[in-house]
Amino acid sequence: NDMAIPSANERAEKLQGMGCKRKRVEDIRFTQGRGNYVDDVKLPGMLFGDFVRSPFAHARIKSIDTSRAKALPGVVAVLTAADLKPLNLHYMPTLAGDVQAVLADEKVLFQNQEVAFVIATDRYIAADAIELVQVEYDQLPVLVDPFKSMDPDAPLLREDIKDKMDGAHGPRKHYNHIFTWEVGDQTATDVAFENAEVTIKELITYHRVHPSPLETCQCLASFDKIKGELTVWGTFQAPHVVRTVVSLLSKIPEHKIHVIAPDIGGGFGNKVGVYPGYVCSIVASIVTGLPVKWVEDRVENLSSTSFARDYHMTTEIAATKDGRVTGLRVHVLADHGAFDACADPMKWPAGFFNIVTGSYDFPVAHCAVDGVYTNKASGGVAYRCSFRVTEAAYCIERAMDIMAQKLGMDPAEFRMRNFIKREQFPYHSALGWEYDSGDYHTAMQKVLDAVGYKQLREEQKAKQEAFRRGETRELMGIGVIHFTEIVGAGPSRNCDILGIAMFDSAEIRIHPTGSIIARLGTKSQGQGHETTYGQIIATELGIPSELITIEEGNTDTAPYGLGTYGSRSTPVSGAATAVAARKIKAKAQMIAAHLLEVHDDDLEWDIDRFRVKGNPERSKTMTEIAWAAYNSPPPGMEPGLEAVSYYDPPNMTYPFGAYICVCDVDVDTGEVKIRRFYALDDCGTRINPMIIEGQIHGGLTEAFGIAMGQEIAYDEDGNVLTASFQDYFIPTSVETPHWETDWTTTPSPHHPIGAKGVGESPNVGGVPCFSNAVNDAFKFLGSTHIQMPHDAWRIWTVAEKLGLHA
Ligand code: PCD
Repeated sequence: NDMAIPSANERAEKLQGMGCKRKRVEDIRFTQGRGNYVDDVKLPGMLFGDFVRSPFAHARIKSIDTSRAKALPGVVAVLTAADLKPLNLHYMPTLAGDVQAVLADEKVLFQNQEVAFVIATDRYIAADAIELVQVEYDQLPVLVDPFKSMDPDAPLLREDIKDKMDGAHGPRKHYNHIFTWEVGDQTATDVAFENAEVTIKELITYHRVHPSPLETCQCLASFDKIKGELTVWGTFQAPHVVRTVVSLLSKIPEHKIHVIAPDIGGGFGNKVGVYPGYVCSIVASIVTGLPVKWVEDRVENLSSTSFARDYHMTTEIAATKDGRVTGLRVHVLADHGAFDACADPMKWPAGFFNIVTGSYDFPVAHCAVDGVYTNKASGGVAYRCSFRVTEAAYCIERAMDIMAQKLGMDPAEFRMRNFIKREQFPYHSALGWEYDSGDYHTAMQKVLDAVGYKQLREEQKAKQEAFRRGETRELMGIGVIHFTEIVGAGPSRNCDILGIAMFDSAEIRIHPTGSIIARLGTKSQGQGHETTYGQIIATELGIPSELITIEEGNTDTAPYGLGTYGSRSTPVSGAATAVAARKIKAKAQMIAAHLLEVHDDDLEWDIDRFRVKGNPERSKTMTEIAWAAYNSPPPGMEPGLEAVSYYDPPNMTYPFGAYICVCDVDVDTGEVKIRRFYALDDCGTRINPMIIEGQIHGGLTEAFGIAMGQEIAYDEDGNVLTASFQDYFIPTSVETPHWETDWTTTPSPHHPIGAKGVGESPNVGGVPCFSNAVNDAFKFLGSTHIQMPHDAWRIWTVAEKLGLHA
């Protein structure tokens, strides 16, 4: 009878489904030291590999003498390019259509490049042995400045491809040129600039940084000669892609390769690419017949695996006198280092940089990107960013401020005037994207009201006057930004990695007693997938999340997927999860109809059960249905209750946000104090508000790090100056400001649950917001653009140049 059925509220609460602040289930093991990371995996007889690295940024290798290293007790083998050459493995393909040296062949192209791989019985012996490998170098002229890379007399870096004048993305203009990528209508844009009432032009550089996850890149390879099977545990954000690529390169059949990404201590884009350490460990295991582990140290991580950004963006905006934008023109010089190992979908050599029109209704735009080689580490990964979106957001948000300044308009008002309007969605941007949904005015207004924007501007004005009168040495800056992200790669028609189409997957199996295992093609690195995917399933299927196990990262059991980066898990696998759940639900409905002896159409879903329309006390819970699915299915129906979905999204999702930062700058010390940071994010339907808040705190903290201090810097000889946490700024709780978060909800119209990604948004919006705040402080003194990072020394220098110390 109906008295026995708990209330709808009670049942919904028990599910801990979408929208609830469910505590992170993975944290039970993480906070108790019970995580299982690559370095926790220990196999009998395991060997350790370590790299001999180049001290020089550009040099010819005259000879390598490994004899003394080999003589050290405990050393099993030393690999050099000469050993890999016969296997054709001294170079490996990159995701960007280039090749990258696995071990330096004849010359080295950046400091700390891999030259030889020593394999020993323990890590310390391997470390000692690398000191005994003697390499003779002939130093070559070094190319550090990307602006000099295409000079007629620039040093030739890539001798291996010097005669190859057509690259993966069209013709090459110079031996250090990689590609030119152009998008938009150049002629129409030029006309807009010719007719413009007001224009600005500025070189906006987004400096070189590094994702620096706490756990460095590492792997353990184990080849079983008897079975002919290879198992690789690794810090892989995309384990299935690694399996396919290893199979293609090694010719080991794919079913005999087992790739396992166990717990990962942060990825941030650093763990998408394939590194020489993986290749060398696999080769070493095949050669020695023993398991081989490779673990990067911090210096190696910061100086050799995947950097991010290094975009030099010459940006122009055309506008009318009353503040309407009429055109955008951007030329980017992209420093890709020694090899083009950018981690982007294949067709996108500059990632999704063409989201550079941002949140504004530009009638025309044109953008061109030139990629060049320099003597620096390769990479170009999306450090908390969907393939160069962060660079694009920084570019447009700085440029909009500079234009507002020239027009004498308030930057918030200037943005409001040019926003894409709610009724314009789905919106076709001048550079070719279709924005799915948005309501920018509402978001921006909410933030302006929340922080009391008008009063802040009045306070700033008073402070500026006081500064001019010499009553204070502090400047006040207010940073305003509005960003539009593009996440969820990708429709497979647009996006692939080495020919592998970018869809994703979910497989859900309900056991007879009504508990669930679900497996996905993505891979959490700390985001909390074990918690949130469970919440989607709980709501879709009416089974409490505590009865749902989420598994990722084992290519033997998980359905094929492209992994986690570019905030694609929610837009793609999150959608696959809902679709798979709905397939199960459709079967469950037929089973329920059979059990209740009614027609399918006479049933309706009610939180955790199907009930008879107009007769709600007659119902079957999902748990009852699960039992029946195995033990008494309707005649003619296959037993079991499970489904898989491979989801190829129809479009990407376009999360957005409005941020405001208030800072105070001490012109005598150059120190910037963040007084207030208010972040409003719209990621459509929210799965777990607590996790979202955590994601935003994390992303803002990284944005703070980037804008205020992080930099991978080189001296003129190509020596890395910032390859440890003593020199590379990682904010701790001491420096990190207090974050205020807020939201609006504009669902994605094409996503089954209306959700968009959120993990990267705070980094995309955060960096320009800090930078705009700092720039805003100096604006009234005539400054237009101050280069990041905004550390105390550099800000002091700006004040010095403006004559504020006189
Ligand atoms: N979410 C919710 N809702 C919504 C959305 C979302 O709830 N609407 C949630 C989910 O579920 C998850 C998170 O949140 O959990 C996130 O998501 P997404 O956005 O989708 O993303 P994913 O894919 O998952 O992830 C990725 C990201 C990235 S990209 C990065 S960098 C970072 C972030 O994530 N990383 C990391 N975050 C994080 N966290 C942590 N802890 N760690 C890490 O590492 Mo790249 O591209 O890779 O660069």
